[in-house]
Amino acid sequence: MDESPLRCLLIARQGPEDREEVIQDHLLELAELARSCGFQVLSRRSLKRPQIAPKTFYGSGQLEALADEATRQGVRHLICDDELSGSQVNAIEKLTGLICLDRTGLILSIFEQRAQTREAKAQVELARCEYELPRLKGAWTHLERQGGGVGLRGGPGETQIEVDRRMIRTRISQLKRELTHLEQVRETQRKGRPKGLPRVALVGYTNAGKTSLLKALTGEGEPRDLLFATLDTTTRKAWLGQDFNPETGEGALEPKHCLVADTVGFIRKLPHQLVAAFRSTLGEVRTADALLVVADAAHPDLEDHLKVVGATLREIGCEPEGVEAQPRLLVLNQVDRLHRPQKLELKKRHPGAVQSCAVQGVGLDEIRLWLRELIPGPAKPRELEAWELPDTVPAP
Ligand SMILES: Nc1nc2c(ncn2[C@@H]2O[C@H](COP(=O)(O)OP(=O)(O)OP(=O)(O)O)[C@@H](O)[C@H]2O)c(=O)[nH]1
Ligand SMILES: [Mg+2]
Repeated sequence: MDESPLRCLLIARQGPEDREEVIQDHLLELAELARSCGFQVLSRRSLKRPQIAPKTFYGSGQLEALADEATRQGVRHLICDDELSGSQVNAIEKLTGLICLDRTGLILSIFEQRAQTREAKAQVELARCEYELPRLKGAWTHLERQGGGVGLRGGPGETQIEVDRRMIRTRISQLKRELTHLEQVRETQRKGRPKGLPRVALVGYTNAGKTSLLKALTGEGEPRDLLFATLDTTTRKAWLGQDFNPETGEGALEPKHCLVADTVGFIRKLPHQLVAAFRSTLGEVRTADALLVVADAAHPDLEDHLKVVGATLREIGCEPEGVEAQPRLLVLNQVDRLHRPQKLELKKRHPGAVQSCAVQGVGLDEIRLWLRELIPGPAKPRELEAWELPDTVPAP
């Protein structure tokens, strides 16, 4: 069997309002996603297009040139950063002779590869069905035909596409029922966990170091340099140190513990079908007593990553302030990859954050101290950082 990775070309549309650096950043992230899915990326290209071509999105001229390049390089896959309709994917495939994937389709493929547990598999399949449903028309126009005979395809006059839609809708209902059941199982497990132990969730952008922190705090977890290495929520017990001050003799003697949950990472434009399907897994985040928001401090797009995390947390129902708000600690991880002036500058920008290095155990004491002092209990008043606030619409 040919073990060589699948070669691909990456493209993104650059509209008149898009800055070249931003598009290049997005292409770089798309390349990481492609790599995480097992592809070998041969080149990345931004295609300048003031307007979207309705049929092929990128326009036939540029696509034909790409197809020639792909033939020369022995590439069979074209991965697009933009979300395309089913008929656009079809038109691109027909024009270029390449297999075309859009960003959402690529992320779904990664999730499909990673899903291990029954719950993760059902969540990913639900997201896949929701993604495919509106795309069926594009995919099946050539097969659309009237089905004859009563009872054969659910009734006289039902077209192939209607049959397919009906089948997908039935599957969606089955999956939703299964997930509701699994959510109840999860709820029972949650109730069965040791009483009195606070629950803390690790959340953040994918590949920031959440699993590495789980490992540093609890001794368990398998970090990997891949986007979306973790799909399933894993909960482990962490020792937080003793609350006893030998000088004053105050505090409890017994050591304190908490439960730490590792969760699926976030990403820019995380397909909404996945956010919806992972609602129950992300319930661990919503119901946690506190959040450790982990970010890769050495990533050039750190601030954008934080904004994505802030917005995704709001999307899943975690507000940064108000009666329901959970205490949050920003953990700026991977600071071993920064120089001292960069760390100082970071301290100025995020004074309330802990700077950590999960692999060397730096910052863990500070995290443990915060956990000991702050949980359980309501969030203490604090000044919110810009990434936690909804984007303010500029005044007209
Ligand atoms: N240099 C350095 N590397 C780190 C640090 N923390 C994590 N890493 C590396 O970053 C990569 C991703 O780490 P993970 O802990 O798997 O990240 P994650 O946030 O769980 O990622 P997903 O589960 O894919 O969302 C791994 O290769 C880690 O070894 C750190 O503090 N310093
Ligand atoms: Mg992980």
